[in-house]
Amino acid sequence: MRIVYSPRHRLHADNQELNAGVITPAFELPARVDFILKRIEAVGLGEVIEAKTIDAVAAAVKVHDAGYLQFMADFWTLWLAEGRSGPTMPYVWPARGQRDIRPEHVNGLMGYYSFDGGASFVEGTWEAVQSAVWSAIGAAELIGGGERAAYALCRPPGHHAGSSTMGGYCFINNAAVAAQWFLDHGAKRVTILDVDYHHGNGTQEIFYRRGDVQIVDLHADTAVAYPFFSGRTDETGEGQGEGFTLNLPMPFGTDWQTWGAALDHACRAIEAFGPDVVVVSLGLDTFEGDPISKFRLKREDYPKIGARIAALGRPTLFVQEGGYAVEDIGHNAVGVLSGFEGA
Ligand code: OKP
Ligand code: ZN
Repeated sequence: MRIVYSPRHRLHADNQELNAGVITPAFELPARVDFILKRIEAVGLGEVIEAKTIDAVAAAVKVHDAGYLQFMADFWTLWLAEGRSGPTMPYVWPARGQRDIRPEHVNGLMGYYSFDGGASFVEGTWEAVQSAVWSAIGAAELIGGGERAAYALCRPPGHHAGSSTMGGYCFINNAAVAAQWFLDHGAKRVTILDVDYHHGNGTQEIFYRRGDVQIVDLHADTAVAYPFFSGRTDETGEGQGEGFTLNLPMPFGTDWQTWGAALDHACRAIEAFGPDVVVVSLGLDTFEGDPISKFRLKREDYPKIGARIAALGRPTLFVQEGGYAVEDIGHNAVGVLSGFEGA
């Protein structure tokens, strides 16, 4: 399959994250893409195409709040105007009991438009964020043109980004933007299958009340794992969306036996929905060696994921999400894609 990517992802680098009382360099690094590209070349997975420049805001505003996108576009200018040029992080959020009110000051705006301290900006972040949308749409266009599958190798990732909230390394929800693109180009129903270790809270929020996008999400039980405030089995959608969200949480230590069975269950639900396109939020942080996660999938399990998804027999867009064991991420990402192609 062909791979769409933009070298501009590299502009989002040297940023930091807040985690359990500590600010550290972010685990979400440019090297992740380098290792995946290296493995793509080593196995000859397919042609790597540079994403062409498109209007990312026009594509993203179909699933994101316009004020949120404007905030991200303006962010670095506002930050410089405060006399700052170094690292950024929100530190105050409108929690229960406070007003849903948009402040003017950049520090207030950061909290208003985020749900954690895991999405920080550097000067090039907005450029990189837009380029991830270019990759997602570019890969979606390949499928629109008749290809069976394509891979959007994008970063920063997207599945934690909600309609008006950044967090968990995510700014624009690349998979959600792509799913909406398919609907706007003839698809009647789209499934987003999220296999990242973490619950895709942003994707779920965006489509929670809609019946045209099915959300199926395998993840670590959010009673004990990030992002904590969504991902339970009783979240099944609302209104028109009732019955179109399926959460499959699993305990720490989950290995292929349990995870593979959950994937099979997920795929049966997808078959019942009968989507025109499947968008896979492809996280590789289910890997046993992942530094921030607690599942135990092995390198040899990843091709089995691809093969099961291929058995759905639907046009499939893979969109890169998490995975932080950088030395292994190439093998595991390409493992899924090769498993898909070999099936
Ligand atoms: C982004 B993606 C848990 C740390 C959580 C944020 C993780 C964001 C993951 N010990 N920090 O879903 O891979
Ligand atoms: Zn993740």
